[in-house]
Amino acid sequence: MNKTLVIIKPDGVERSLIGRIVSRFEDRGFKILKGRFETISTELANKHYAEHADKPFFNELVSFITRSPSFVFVVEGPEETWSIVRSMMGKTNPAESPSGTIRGDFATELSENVIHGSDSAESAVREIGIFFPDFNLD
Ligand code: 3AN
Repeated sequence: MNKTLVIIKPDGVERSLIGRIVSRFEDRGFKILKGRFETISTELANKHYAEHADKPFFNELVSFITRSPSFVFVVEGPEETWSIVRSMMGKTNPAESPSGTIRGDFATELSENVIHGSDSAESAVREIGIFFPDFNLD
C-alpha cells in the first residue's frame, strides 16, 4: 500500500499551517493527491473514529474534528507510506513528540494535535474509502 490518508485538523487549518505541513510531505518526495477542504460531519467523524467510540474523550474528539473545515488529502509515496507519514507526524501526544516532527513543531496539546494519518495499511484503505469513495486504489 503506497497511499495513506492525512487530515490537517481544524486547529491546523485555523492556524494557517496547511502550506507548511503539505510542504514537508512534498519535500520528502511524496505526491499529494485528491486534496480538499471539508467540514467533517458528525456522521463521518463517528465512522472515522469508530474505534474510540467507548473512550471518555470521544465526544470531545468528535466536536473538535467537526468544528470547522479540515484539509483532507491522500499522500502517495513508496510502499508503507503510512508508516513514514506517521514518523513525520510524531506521537499522538505532542508533548512526547520530538522537534522536527509535525506535532513536535506545531502542537502542544493532545486534544488539538493538528494532524491525522492512517495508522496501518488497512486503515489507509478504510479511511481513503470513507473520505474519497470514488478513489481507485488499484
Ligand atoms: P493518532 O491520531 O496519533 O492516530 P489515536 O488514533 O490514538 O491517535 O487518537 C485519535 C485522536 O484522539 C488523537 N489524534 C487525539 O486527538 C485524540 N486522543 C487520543 N487520546 C486522547 C486522550 N487521552 N485524551 C484526549 N484526546 C485523545
